Amino acid sequence: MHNKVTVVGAGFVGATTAQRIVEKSLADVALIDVVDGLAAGKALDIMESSPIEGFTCKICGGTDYKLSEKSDIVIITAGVARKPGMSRDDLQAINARIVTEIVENIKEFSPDSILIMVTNPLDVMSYLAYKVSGTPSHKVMGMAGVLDSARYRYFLSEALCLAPDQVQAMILGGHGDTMVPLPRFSTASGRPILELLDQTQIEAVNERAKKGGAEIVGLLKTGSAFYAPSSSVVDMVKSILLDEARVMPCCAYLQGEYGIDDLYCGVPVELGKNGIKKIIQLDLDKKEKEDLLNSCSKVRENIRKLSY
Ligand code: TXD
Repeated sequence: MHNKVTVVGAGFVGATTAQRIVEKSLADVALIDVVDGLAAGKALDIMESSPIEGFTCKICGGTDYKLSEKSDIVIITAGVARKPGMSRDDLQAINARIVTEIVENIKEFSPDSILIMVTNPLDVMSYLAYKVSGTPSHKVMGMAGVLDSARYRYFLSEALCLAPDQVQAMILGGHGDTMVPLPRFSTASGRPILELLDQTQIEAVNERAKKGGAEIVGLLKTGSAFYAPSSSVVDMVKSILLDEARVMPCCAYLQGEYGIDDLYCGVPVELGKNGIKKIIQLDLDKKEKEDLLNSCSKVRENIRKLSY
């Protein structure tokens, strides 16, 4: 029997995530969206590619949460984008209402599933999903670090003229302007980045990675990135479903790790079949630690604005 993943939100990130999951034969997918016909139409369209792409996993789509019954993993990508005149706080309040309603529906049909949040503001929505669901924290996480780090790895590989998969690198902290690239923990073909690039080059790559999301928004004009975000969440799904226990930067609930308590933010975790097996505590230096705490304090300010 196939594993089952529900993707809520059949927009750019959600539909591409569903497509990647079945094309990689990882699981059957239930795709859910509030807009009538959207998830059903996209699910049918993807299924019609199955004879050509050669996958046997199935996607069904609709508005009814019954479709999501007994999912192993639920990915939440639903939300609204910021519109002109809407503040970040307005956006947070609207998406918080949407996420709360979705989590309540999910709990009814898949009480034991692992939850992966994608909706922005990511760290705040992950915290909210944890509090509303009552699910143990090792089964509620957010996707941002894999994406931010993939961007960082790609930009480093360009600077070094190397294949992207030769670069290992990590970005921690909140998913926003204060995220923390860690060049000291980054390598290319096994060699430390700090030996391969000078400080000015590293600074330039750090800055580009931190603004990676905005760069895409600027080019697209409407909408935001979805190819790399969907790849990133599917990589987390793979590590969970295949119990690979790979270490990836994910938005996780901290209870004292890195000196931070009762907060969701990006840290390296080991991801396996029960979700987060372990939070890895890197030996950060003074500046790295300060940057991480600064990033977390921004997340905490926004969490304080939540009512749940
Ligand atoms: O790194 C990351 N975490 C991110 C996050 C990377 C990229 C995108 N990031 C965020 O994901 C983005 O800021 C948004 O908050 C979400 C989804 O982005 P996407 O680009 O897929 O947005 P769309 O295309 O607008 O899709 C959102 C869908 C749309 O089809 C709505 O109809 C649906 O969400 N929606 C709902 N579905 C179910 N239930 C409810 N209530 C609902 N409300 C809206």
